[in-house]
Amino acid sequence: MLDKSPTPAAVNVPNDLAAHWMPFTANRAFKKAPRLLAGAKGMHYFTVDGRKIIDAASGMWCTNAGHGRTQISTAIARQAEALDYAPPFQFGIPQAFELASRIADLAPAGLDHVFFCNSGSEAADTALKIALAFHQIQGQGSRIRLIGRERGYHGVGFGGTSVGGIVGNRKMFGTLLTGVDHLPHTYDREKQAFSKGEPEYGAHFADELERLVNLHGANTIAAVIVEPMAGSTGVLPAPKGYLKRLREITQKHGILLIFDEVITGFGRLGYAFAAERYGVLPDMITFAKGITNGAAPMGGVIVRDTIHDAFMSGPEHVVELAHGYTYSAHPLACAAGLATLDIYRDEKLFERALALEPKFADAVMSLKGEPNVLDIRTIGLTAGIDLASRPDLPGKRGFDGLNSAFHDNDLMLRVAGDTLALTPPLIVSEDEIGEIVEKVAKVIRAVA
Ligand code: PXG
Repeated sequence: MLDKSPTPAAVNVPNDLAAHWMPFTANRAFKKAPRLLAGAKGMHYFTVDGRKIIDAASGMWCTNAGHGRTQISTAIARQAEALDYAPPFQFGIPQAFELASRIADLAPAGLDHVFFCNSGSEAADTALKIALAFHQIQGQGSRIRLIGRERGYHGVGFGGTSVGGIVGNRKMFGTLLTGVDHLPHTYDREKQAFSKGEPEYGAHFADELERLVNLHGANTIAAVIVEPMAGSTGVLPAPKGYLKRLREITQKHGILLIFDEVITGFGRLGYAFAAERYGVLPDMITFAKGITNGAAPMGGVIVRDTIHDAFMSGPEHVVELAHGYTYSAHPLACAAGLATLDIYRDEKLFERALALEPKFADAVMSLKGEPNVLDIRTIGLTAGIDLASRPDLPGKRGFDGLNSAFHDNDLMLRVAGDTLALTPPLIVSEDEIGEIVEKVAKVIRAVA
């Protein structure tokens, strides 16, 4: 058993919140009216003052199997007792190999090798570095440019920030990586508003890659990285045919295609990976979040055989890729990952998400007509609801919505500017979808 004191009935709240500089948070506003969490089970969080909050955000797109899964916490506890830490360089643990095989089995055929790290940010940077190194060992060292997309999010490392396209995340941080360019984003409200699933309009946005190839020369471009559904920017599903076209153009020019599936991986769009939903085979897939149901930090990159195999030459005692993290394939994360994949399989949660998609879309679309709603987009078990900005205060209506949801309506959602994002655990029931939508309607009216 773990040497652990019993859980206190109520969590003590420190009276000084100053020392913790919170990430991606309006610190001063938070500390005036804190949103503090103490527990979680199934579809709900519990606040420090004992309120039960329905989780329409899967925490932060993580807890696809719902909260407090005993199977996962038990696996973590057992692993911590048996082997707390093992060096991942030059040593290994069986669980890491097992987990990699299981992830590779879930991924499309041909994507058979997994490189572990600890977050989505590290996964993005890892994939970009693998792309550069791959071209170099292929004798194509001129391929050094990386291409992302406007409104894309690939975490907060220098690589991910550079290929990312959310202006607010970039503008404070200097020149970032050189040799980076961006495709246009795929959103056109006039042509796409209130689309369920992939919008009909917009495959041609992929053709912009041809323009960048003409501008820079194909032999200077290493990789293109995109999210199959842009999550952080406010839920922008890829238009019909867009990803296929990106694949055709990248393939034609010898450019690697990376899908960032940190959000779309592990069932969010009704499949293990969105690559399967779209029938498009990328060269690499990045993942994080759902791999452990959020219960331990883990990320990784799934890599095509041809890319992996290209590294496996040279003297056998030499490290093939000079990259990795102290906590790559951490034992606790591996244990959490294996238990999580068991749950996804045994409860058929990806299939469940796919089956619920039309019902979820209908329910959320019923919010059309509520005050200030400019657009609603749905895909898988995810929706983005754009609200009109308050005059001269972009983001304020969204921020007010976050507070109204948490403090007055016992609801957790995500906001991106003035867009409300819903992305509940895949265990959500139809009744709970109804409850979430009712609460969101109240929030939207409260901030009208
Ligand atoms: N790629 C994608 C596509 C992501 O969505 C990351 C990389 C970075 O992952 P880490 O583990 O380094 O944070 C993400 C993270 C939101 C929100 O509110 C989304 C993320 C993170 C925080 C908030 O939409 N995604």
